[in-house]
Formats: sequence, C-alpha cells, structure tokens
Amino acid sequence: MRRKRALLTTGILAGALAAGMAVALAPAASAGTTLRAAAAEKGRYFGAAVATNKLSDNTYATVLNREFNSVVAENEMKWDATEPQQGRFNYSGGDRLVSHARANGMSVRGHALLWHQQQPSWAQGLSGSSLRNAAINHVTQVATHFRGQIYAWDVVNEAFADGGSGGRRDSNLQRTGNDWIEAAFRAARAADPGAKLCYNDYNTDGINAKSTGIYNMVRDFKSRGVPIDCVGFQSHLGTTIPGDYQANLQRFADLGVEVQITELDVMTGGNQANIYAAVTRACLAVSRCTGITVWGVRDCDSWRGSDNALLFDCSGNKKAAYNAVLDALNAGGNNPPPTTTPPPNNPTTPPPGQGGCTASVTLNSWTGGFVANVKVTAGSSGTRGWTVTMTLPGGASVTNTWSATASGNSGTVRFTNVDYNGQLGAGQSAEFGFQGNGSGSGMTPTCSAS
Ligand code: 9MR
Repeated sequence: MRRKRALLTTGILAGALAAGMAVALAPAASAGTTLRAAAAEKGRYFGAAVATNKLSDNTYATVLNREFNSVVAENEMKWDATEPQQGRFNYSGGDRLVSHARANGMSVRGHALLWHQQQPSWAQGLSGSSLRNAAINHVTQVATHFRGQIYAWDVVNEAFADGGSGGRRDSNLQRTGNDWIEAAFRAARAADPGAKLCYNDYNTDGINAKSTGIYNMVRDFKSRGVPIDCVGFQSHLGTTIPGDYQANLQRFADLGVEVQITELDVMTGGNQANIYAAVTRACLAVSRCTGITVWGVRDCDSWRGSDNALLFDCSGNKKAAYNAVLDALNAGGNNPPPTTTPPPNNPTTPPPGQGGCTASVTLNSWTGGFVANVKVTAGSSGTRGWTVTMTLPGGASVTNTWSATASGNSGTVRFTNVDYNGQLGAGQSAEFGFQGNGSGSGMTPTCSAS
C-alpha cells in the first residue's frame, strides 16, 4: 500500500482516548520494565517488523532483543522474496529471522502468503488457472517450509477495496475467482495445521465500509467452516484514532477469531503517544486481542520516513510514545492490591499463597524443538510468588527461558517467577515461556504458590 492510503483514517480523538489518558499516567506497582515483559504479564506478545539486514546493527539488535518477543519479516517472506522464479524458492531471509527469533525467545508472525503487491514479475504476468495454481502452490510450499515455526500467517493481505463499496479490490488474484481467498486459507491449513491463519488489512481501524466487508467475509468463512483463526488490523494511523477502534476489534472477536494489531505506526505530533496508548488499551480490553506488532523498531527504520512514526528515535532512545505504551501495558488489572493491607470487609481471606495456583502449557513444536508457553493462575488468595515444576521428556532440554527463572535444563525443571510477575491477585494470571530442544510433548505443569 502507499502512504497516502494508509493515512486515510477517519474519526476524531474521541472520548475513549481522552478518558484513557489518565489511566496511562497511573503508576504501576509491579511493572514490567520492557514492552515484552509488560505484554507477557498481560498474556500478550509485543512484536516488531524486522529487516533482517539490520540484525547486524548493534543498536537495532539491542533494542529489538530487549523489548520485543515477536517478530515479522518486513519483506523477506513475501512472494517476490520467497519465489523469485516460478518453482524456485529462496528462504534465506525468512530462515534467518526464524533462527534469530528462536535464539531470543520470540514468536514469529508470517507475512504474507498472497498479496496483490510485491508479486514476482513472473506471477504478475500470469492469469486465470495458471495464476490460481501458482498462487496455491506458493501458499503450500512456503507454509510447508516454515511449518511449526510460525505463530500466525497473514495468508491473504489487503484484498479489500478502499472507499465505500465494502467489496474486494480488483487484482490479478481476484480475477481468478472470488473463492481465491478461501482456497488460500484451505491450502495454508493443510500445509501448517499449527499456525493461526489470519486475514490482514489497513484502513480497518473503525467500523467502516471496508472493515464491514471483511467482517462479513469472516462471518461467512466461520459459518462454512473455511479455516480462519485471526484478523490483523494493520493500524497505520495518522493524527487521530476512530472512537470505535475497540468496538471494531470486539465485533470481530465476537465472531470467534483472534484479533491482532499487526503493523502499528502513528504519525508524529502531539497525539502520537496518546494514540499509541489508546491502541494498547483497546487490545488489552478485548480478550481475544493477543498481541501488538509495530511496523519497525526505530523512526529511521520506518517506511514512513519523516513521520517519525515508531517508539524509538534513530539512536534507539525511548520516545514518549514508548513510555505511553509501557504505562498502558502496566496499568489496570494485573497490578494486585498491596498485600500488607488486609481487605477490610473480609478478615477471613487467607494470606497470599494459601489459595494455591494452577498452571497450563501450550506447545508450539517442530521437528527437533519446541516453544512452551505456560500460564500461571493464582488461586483464591493470590500469590506473592510462584514456582512451576515440569518434567521434560527424555532427551529434551531447555535452551532459553523468558518471564521466569529456570533451575536445571532437563529432567525435572523448576520455573520461578521474576520480580515483576510473582504478585498475582486472586484469579489473576501471568505467562512465561521457554524454548527447548527435542520433544516437549506430554509435560504436565504443577504450580505452588507462596
Ligand atoms: O514496510 C514495507 C516496505 O519496506 C516495502 O517497500 C513495502 C512494499 O509495498 O511494504 C511495506 O510493508 C507493507 C506491508 O507489507 C503491508 N502493509 C503495508 C506496509 C507498508 O506499506
């Protein structure tokens, strides 16, 4: 897409944003000190689009590894990069990003299997059934190559028209038949059953004709069993955010799909920090909003150039927008009340820890390795700290842990809270994760609270 179109967002800085500003400024008692830690505390990921040739830039890599626990290739997994000649695939950039992600405890969004832009020239010259077959083969090959390593794929990107029609955009792919999108989703599911499959688009930041067209497609897919798991809202924003931004996310979530903020960047200026905070709060308020990705690391890495649209300046310093996002992530429900003051109306509430805790694990596995995400939930009296014990299968070992401290790396391993996520109110949750070699299947976590 071109920048002009990306900024065609409508709406005003509405009540939801103004009201939320006070929340963003509230101090956070047990605050995560990085975006990834603060987001993990809320059960979300915080990601960035990465240009792999910048991974060797020390400032860039330092900020990326410290702050983000999810990455997406800004260009390297697109059709022109992965299949430059028909049937000849090049995964070098994508593989490099996946291995960087593994080494740094990050999940990977895949972007994008099919799109009308950044097609290799051979595909631009095809039409009809030859294009359809080539496109489906592309989906199958690429999703198979990265099988087990992608958290969510943008299977189809930007297929809806701007303006008031609410219909599809004309493109060579659209001209192969209206069912091209569902054919792509079915092929992606068959190739990588473990990846969440997303539809991704821009100018969908509120309830408008375009987002409603997509909403109707998702509802239709769900009713007919077409495999779709998530919708990506790019959120390339100007100086305002629609007042119904959160309501729009929620109506998609109510269809039973995850929603993700996939390419967030915001025009610089007085409202930048407030708009970033408003987007963050909206995602936290929608339980099926699983994460936020910003479209680049530093202002100078951004496709939006002089808009200075990102969270870090060109030297890698945190901007006001960064602090606003971090505060928004840390604000609200996951900061438990002080444990020193007994609840006045319930003197019989036991001290923290006595209500115990529970833990559950979700695995993302590939041949020879896995990532385990563990959710810890406090019992009836909250926790001051927790320990989760898991026995790894023979031959498996932990290579990397985030948001917890591991003792041991094979056999029975104990994971203890870090400073910011030990205190949980009754029923509240924290998440941590680890990466391992071998197979992680069959692990049963047990939780003990203090
Ligand atoms: O940031 C990407 C830029 O480097 C490319 O030149 C451009 C090519 O169209 O794509 C940019 O990323 C786009 C993304 O893939 C899809 N949504 C809009 C993004 C910004 O244009």
